[in-house]
Amino acid sequence: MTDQLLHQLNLSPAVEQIADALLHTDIPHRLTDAEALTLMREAPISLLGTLAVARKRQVSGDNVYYNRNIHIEPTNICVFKCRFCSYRRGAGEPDAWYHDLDAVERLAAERQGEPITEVHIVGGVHPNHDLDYYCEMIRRVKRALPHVVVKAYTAVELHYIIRKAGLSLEEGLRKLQEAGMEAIPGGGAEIFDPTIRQQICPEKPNAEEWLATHEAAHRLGISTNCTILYGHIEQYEHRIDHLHRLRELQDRTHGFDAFIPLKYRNLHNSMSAIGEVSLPEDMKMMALSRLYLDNIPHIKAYWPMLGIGATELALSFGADDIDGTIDDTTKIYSMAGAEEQRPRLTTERMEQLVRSAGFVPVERDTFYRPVVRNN
Ligand code: V47
Ligand code: SF4
Repeated sequence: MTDQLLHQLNLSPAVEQIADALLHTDIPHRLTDAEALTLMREAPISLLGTLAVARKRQVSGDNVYYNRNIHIEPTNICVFKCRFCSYRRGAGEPDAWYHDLDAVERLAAERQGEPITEVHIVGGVHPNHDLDYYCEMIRRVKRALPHVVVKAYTAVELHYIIRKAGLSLEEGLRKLQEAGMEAIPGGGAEIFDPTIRQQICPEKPNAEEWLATHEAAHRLGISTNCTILYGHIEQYEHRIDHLHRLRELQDRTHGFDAFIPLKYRNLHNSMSAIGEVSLPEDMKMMALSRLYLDNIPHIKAYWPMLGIGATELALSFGADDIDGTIDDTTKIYSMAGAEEQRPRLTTERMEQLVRSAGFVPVERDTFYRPVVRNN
């Protein structure tokens, strides 16, 4: 963006100074928390998009990534009762589900011969399961689909079962790693600020426990993702505090591959009265994520949560990943009111979406290595 264009936007002096630092310094400028807050409060959305895409291009050029994946959600029975969750049920409730180990193995075996590269396993925190059960589940999925990467269990599930086993985080994670777990998804982070966390998910592991679980994984060489749940009762300051803690951990470990801003969806949960934030607010959050998290390479626009139109738009606000084909295997967002009630996209549709936003689609594996196919 030229100085003339910047000038035409009629920016406040504070925003102009930050934009100038982001665009014009030789050494990449690291946003302070105060600058991030100023951008969120005062910057026009078009400026945020321009700055975020400029930053994205430095990291991943024209590429936008997608993968071929399925989810397995073994159960929605959960010991916790997060107030924003539309998905959890108590045992015996009418739409509670539970797939035992044989059923999970069958779900994986049904995919034999398909070109998927990743199975993402996440579910409720079932009261009766232990670490051996979680390990056996991974072994069964790998037995059915030896070539896939198993990305499994949120830090919330992991913390619960590892503590229950009386092991250190590192000991527990090593057992799961030996069973075949190669990556950990980013769920369960929600919002780290203790006062907000206490109001929306009081029973869950706290920020320190979530971060310690990921740090232990990084020490073992397990790559992980991270998330934020935004757009409910938190303020911009809480979002920035959350990003601050992630950036600080990443400075020490470099173990996060991707950050996923998750928009609170409000259907059928006990915070429904709050409503949902607007599309421009989602795009501001995407841009802030890209600009603030200067040490996390990939920012994911998760299409089953955002919807397809908003996902395409997010590519003009710094996202460089749209997640995967999914094939109607996750219910977390459809039960919370997302547009996609049966989330499923072909690779052709994903590539078309990326191209129409002006980028180059690249199929990746879990670790962001391009997948080369001979067909
Ligand atoms: O931790 C639950 C969120 C997360 C709602 O790592 C809700 O690649 C919005 O983390 N509105 C689980 N969000 C999903 C998740 C995830 C998804 C896709 C990819 C990856 C990855 C990770 O879903 C939970 C919670 O933050 N969630 N209910 C809701 N009503
Ligand atoms: Fe359980 Fe996860 Fe729902 Fe919380 S968000 S109630 S931990 S399934």
